[in-house]
Amino acid sequence: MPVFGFPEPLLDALRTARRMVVLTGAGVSAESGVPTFRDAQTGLWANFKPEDLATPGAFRRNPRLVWEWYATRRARVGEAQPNPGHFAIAELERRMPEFLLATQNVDGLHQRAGSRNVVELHGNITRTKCFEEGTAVESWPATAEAPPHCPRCGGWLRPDVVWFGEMLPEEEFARALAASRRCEVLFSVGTSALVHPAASLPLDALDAGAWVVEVNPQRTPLTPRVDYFLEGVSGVILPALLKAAWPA
Ligand code: BV8
Repeated sequence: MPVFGFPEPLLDALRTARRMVVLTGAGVSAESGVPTFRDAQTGLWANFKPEDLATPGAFRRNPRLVWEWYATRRARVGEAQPNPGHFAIAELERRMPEFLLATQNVDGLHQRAGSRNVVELHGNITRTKCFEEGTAVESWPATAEAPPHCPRCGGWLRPDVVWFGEMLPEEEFARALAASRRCEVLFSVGTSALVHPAASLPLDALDAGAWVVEVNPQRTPLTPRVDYFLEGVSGVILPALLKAAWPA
């Protein structure tokens, strides 16, 4: 395990923190083999930008294409395993008296790694709901139709994710915002910090006087604002940071 020289004030802040928020994006799942949202699309989807597929308009215009894009991603997520970055975030939670994980990810890998206090800001690709009613649908008759139809109302089924132009789940975002305004330390891990309103959470934490730490192999629009920019991949940086803060 490479030894990083983490700044002592950062390690002290971790050891003494009582209230922490971690905001994650697709980069945390990259080392699990789940393409990030802005990775170049491959195969069937090479000609499409995610932002052009992850919208209600795209679904209305071409429901089969959008449904199959999500079915492909859902299958990939099903084969993925949590990586050391996910496990390190779950360990961080166990060490904090008060902790919230606000994830933009829709793959459910944080929960599989043992994270408990999680809000999914953008939904979860493994859940399905009715496009008309907006309510969850757990099962439907096997069909070759794509998308399948709601067994209750006959409308199209869709993934239970938040598309561009759609509101985030109100309660989840309110919890994440309140925690960001209360915390002493906020980590922004594996996110390009481009998509709002999730990208505003670190700024709310900064305005409330929290330490903000960013973990990313690349700089982002947030980088100039943070207290510490830990340049590297989360699967390496986060385990090393925990080991440095709590060597025993
Ligand atoms: C909203 C679920 C109010 C679906 C996603 C015009 C009209 C309407 C809205 C807007 C508009 N203009 C702007 C907006 C707001 C819009 C927005 O922010 N757009 C951006 C593009 C400018 N936001 C919305 O629409 C939101 N709703 O505003 O509602 C409203 C309503 C109506 C009208 C107006 C306003 C809804 C946003 C949610 C969209 N859904 N996902 C799906 O997954 O298919 S967002 C999508 O992007 C993913 O969820 C992803 O999480 C998110 C952010 O991307 P990242 O997670 O950051 O991933 P990305 O690939 O970008 O970056 C990866 C990062 O990881 C990189 O920095 C990379 O360096 C790093 N990395 C790579 N490897 C590693 C790593 N880091 C660490 N370790 C590694 N190994």
